Amino acid sequence: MSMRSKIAAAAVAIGIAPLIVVLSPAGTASAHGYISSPPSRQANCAQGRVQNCGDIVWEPQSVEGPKGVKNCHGNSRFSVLSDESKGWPAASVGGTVNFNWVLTARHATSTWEYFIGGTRIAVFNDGGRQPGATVSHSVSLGGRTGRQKVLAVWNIADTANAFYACVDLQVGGAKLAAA
Ligand SMILES: [Cu+2]
Repeated sequence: MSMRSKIAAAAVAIGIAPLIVVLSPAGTASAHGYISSPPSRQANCAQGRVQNCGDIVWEPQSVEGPKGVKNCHGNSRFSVLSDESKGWPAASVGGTVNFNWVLTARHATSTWEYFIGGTRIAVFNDGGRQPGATVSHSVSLGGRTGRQKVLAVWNIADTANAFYACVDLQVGGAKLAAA
């Protein structure tokens, strides 16, 4: 290889590398959605209320996995979200909660589901429609009180996947001090 072609080859290599660096974060950051309030686990990580969460802080909207999973990370690589030893803060709420999603990609939607334990407490059927950039659901917690973990699932209409978000709640306000 001549000196000139070595330089040309090096220039091409240098030119491509920055393109990859620029494109891949933008590609992941543009996709999907998560619950912003009450703050989901990934929102608590992204907003710095929970530390040492790993890469999820950069893309709280990217907890994507196959439909039908029943854990907080949706079998994605963000397994920290299912780590019950992380000391997840619980938002104080009443018996009915408005869950607010931020969608960075408005995928055609089959259903939105909400679970506590193994029980589905709410489902909203969008019939394949494209949602807005934000979505809000009012969900009754069915008289449950105390600390509860809600698993919310956004089922995409035209792929095999869903997006997952767990929201930790303290239901029924502050505990009364013993008299
Ligand atoms: Cu997406």
